[in-house]
Formats: sequence, structure tokens, C-alpha cells
Amino acid sequence: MSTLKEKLYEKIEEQRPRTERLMNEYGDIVIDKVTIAQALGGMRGIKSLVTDISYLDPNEGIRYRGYTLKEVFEKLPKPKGSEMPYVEGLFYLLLTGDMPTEKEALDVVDEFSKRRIIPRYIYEVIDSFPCCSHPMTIFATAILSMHRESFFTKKYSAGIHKKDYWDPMYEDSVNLLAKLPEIATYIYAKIYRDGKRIQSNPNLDFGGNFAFMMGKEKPYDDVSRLHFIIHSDHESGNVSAHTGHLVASSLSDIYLSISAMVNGLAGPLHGLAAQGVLQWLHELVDRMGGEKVIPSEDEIKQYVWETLNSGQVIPGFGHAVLRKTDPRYALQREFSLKYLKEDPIFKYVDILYKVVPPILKEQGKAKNPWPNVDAQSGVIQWHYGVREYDFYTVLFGIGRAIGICANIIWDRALGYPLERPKSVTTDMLEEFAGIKKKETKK
Ligand code: HAX
Repeated sequence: MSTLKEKLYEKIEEQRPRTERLMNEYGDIVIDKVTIAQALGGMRGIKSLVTDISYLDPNEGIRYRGYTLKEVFEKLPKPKGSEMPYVEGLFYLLLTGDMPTEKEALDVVDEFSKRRIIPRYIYEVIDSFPCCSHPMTIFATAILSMHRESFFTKKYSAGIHKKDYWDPMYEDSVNLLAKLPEIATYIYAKIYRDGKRIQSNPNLDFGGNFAFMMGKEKPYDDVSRLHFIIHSDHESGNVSAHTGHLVASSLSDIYLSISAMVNGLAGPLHGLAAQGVLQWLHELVDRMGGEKVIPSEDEIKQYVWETLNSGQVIPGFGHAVLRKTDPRYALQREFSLKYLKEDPIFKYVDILYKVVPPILKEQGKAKNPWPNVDAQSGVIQWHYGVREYDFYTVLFGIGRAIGICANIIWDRALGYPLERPKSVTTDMLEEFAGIKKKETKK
């Protein structure tokens, strides 16, 4: 057994009695109420999911296992000569709640490296897509196609005790996560590089190997580590995390669940906003006559108002939970101020940071006028030469899969059941509201 799996097993044994006690002795305690606005409004804010892997405070932002992002970046072990930590160390932290030592992080690097090679048929699946297919569609399908590899599914059909579900789920998760950089970079090569692919380097870590396969020099390895780590988890209720959890709750294996979560991430109000920001910015760049012409604040304000007045959202701004600037935005901004201050597109993003929040406040609709993670991630990729912006959500998906796999392993470890909330009808809501009398059926 790997050290990570042993540690995880210890943690599961510690945690199970806590969950069982809450369920058996305190199951009737009320933790929230549900209003009509919440039932009609996307269940916003209803406390009905449990995860210990991350927690999103509306004002402070995300904490992974109790650590702020700043602390995560300070404390996780880093490869020599790198500013950013091992992604594998983050997986250790998310799964166990303990900050890994360098040796513990390196054990996971080794584990991932051994499992990184993808089955041959995945190349064929990717190659079979017609041109102009969106990379997220290809990514989701490639992951889905590996369903046949699932240990969990094999063990389940052979008969396995419920308490042991987490074990094959862990094996499937590590197998899948280790392969995601290979799958993504092969998709990138197929769509944008005439299929000219760079083979992986088994001596590199997750972020380093991803940069290598993308054909990028330093510091793109650190850019990748930063990107994957900040995108990995955002508690359980966002569309991608919730989709992964929901699908896995029917005991679908990790391939089915992560493919589904990728599809949720591919929507423009969620992960596709990373692409949306650059697309929207480039319409402005074209209007200005090229990226060398930096618009004035007034020109940007006019563009923002035009977008709003045409009934569209400003991509990269607003959030369903956050009520302050997203710390994931702030971290990327810090990186950008250090490394891409003179980049013309960064200058656009910088002006947006000043002008969009007051406009959204003035419009008075968005509850959170501040930028989110997606407002800043694309410009960094653009700067380092990944200019095919419809690929950006795939990068998000690689990161997000790490957190969701950790959550699903824990879902199985703690025996979380099939998810099945209850629906009501509009008539019933009107009855609750007292504007309609309950009809008795004749
Ligand atoms: N631009 C214009 N209007 C916005 C807005 C924005 N950036 N953000 C919110 N609003 C509007 C909503 O569309 C809504 O309008 P209606 O009443 O007409 O429906 C109103 O303000 C209230 O919305 P809200 O309660 O503040 O926000 P929601 O929780 O409903 O939605 C969203 C949160 C992130 C979907 C929203 O802010 C949005 O559409 N932002 C732009 C897209 C985006 O950046 N998405 C990525 C978010 C981060 C993420 O998940 N990344 O993956």
C-alpha cells in the first residue's frame, strides 16, 4: 500500500465514527430552512452538502483543509528551483488533511508517474472527433471511454463490502488523475498542432510534465502548478463539484463521474467563463484595432455597458457565493504583476479590474461585482503562448478533477448515500405562499 493510501485509511477510520454519531444521534437537528426563492433560485445557499476538503467563506474565499491559498502555497513542498508547489502534494493535503513532507509529496509524484500512460484506444477516440469539436467535448468523452478500466465497477459486480468502496475508488482516481495531463496535451496536439505530440517525461512532476508535453519552457511549469492548484476545489455546491458528487452517489465509477463533472464545467456561467473572458476581450481588441492600442477607461466602460445593455453577463465577474475579490484572482494578479505587467492583454484586464465593479454596482443586479478566478487565468495562458482560448476550460478541468476525486473517495469512505432531494410543484409553492387554497381531488 502506498504511504498516501495508508494515511488515508487511518484518517477514514478516525472520521467514520464522527459521521456515524452525527447521523445516528443528532440526525434530527435543524441546520437550515428553505425558502421559495431558494427552491426557485438554484438552491442558492441551502446548507445540504458536507465536505471537509474545502470551505468557501463569502468574504475570505476558499480554504483547503483549513489552509488559506496563501498558506497552501507557502507550506506545500516545491520542486527544486520552482516557485510553485507539487500538484501531487496538494492531492495529499486534500485527501488526508495533513500537509505532506517532501518525501510524502514525492511518493505521490512517483505513484502518478507510474500510472500516467493512457490506453492506446484513447488516442483513437480523440483522433475520431470531427474538426471543430470543442476540446471539452473531446476531454469528457476520452475520460468517459475509460469507464472500462474501472476497478470499482469490477469489484462491485464481483461483490465488495460497502466499507471497502473507497479503496477501488482511490485506485481509479489516481489512475485517472495521473493520465489527465497526457489526455489534455494529446487533445491540444491533435486540434492545434497537426497531431504533433510530445511524449511525456516520467522524471517530471504533474505540472512539470504538463508544461513539457505542451512544449513550453519555464516558468510555464510553475504556471501549470499554480493553475491546477487554485482550480482544484471550491467546496461541494458549485456545478462541477456537485455534478461529480451527484453522479458518483449512484455508485457510478470515477470515469463516469468525472466525465459528467467536465460537462458541467463546460457551461459559460461556470468554467467556460475562462474562455469567455478572452473571447470577449478580443472583440474589444479587434474593435480598438489591435492589442497594441490600449483603450482608455472610458472606452472600456462603454464596452462593458454595451455588453450589459445587450442582456449579456460580463464574464469573469460575479460569483454565487463570494462577496469579495476572489483570492484565486488575487493570486494570479500578483503573479501577473510580477511576470506580465507589460503584456498588452494584461493591461486590458488591469483596466477591467478598475472599471467593471463600479459599473456592476451601478447596474445594481449582481450581488458580487468583483472578479472571479476566470477573469485572470486566460491572460496568463495567453502570455505564455497558449492562445487557443477554447482550451482554457480543459486546463480548469484538470485542476478541478483533483478536488472532485478527493471528494468522491471520501463520499464512499463515509458511506454517503444516493442523492435524492425532493421536488414540489408550482401549485404547492402557491399553497405555501398562501395565495392558493389546497385543492382536494374529487
Ligand atoms: N455580469 C452581468 N450580470 C451579472 C453578473 C455579471 N458578471 N453576475 C451576476 N449578474 C446578474 C445575474 O445574471 C442576475 O441577473 P438576473 O436577475 O437578470 O437573472 C443578477 O445579477 C443576480 O445574480 P447573482 O445572484 O449576483 O449571481 P448568481 O449567483 O445568479 O450567478 C454567476 C453567479 C457566476 C453565474 C454570475 O455572477 C455570472 O454570470 N458571472 C459571469 C460568468 C462567470 O464569470 N462565471 C464564472 C464564475 C466563477 C466560476 O464558477 N468559475 O468556474
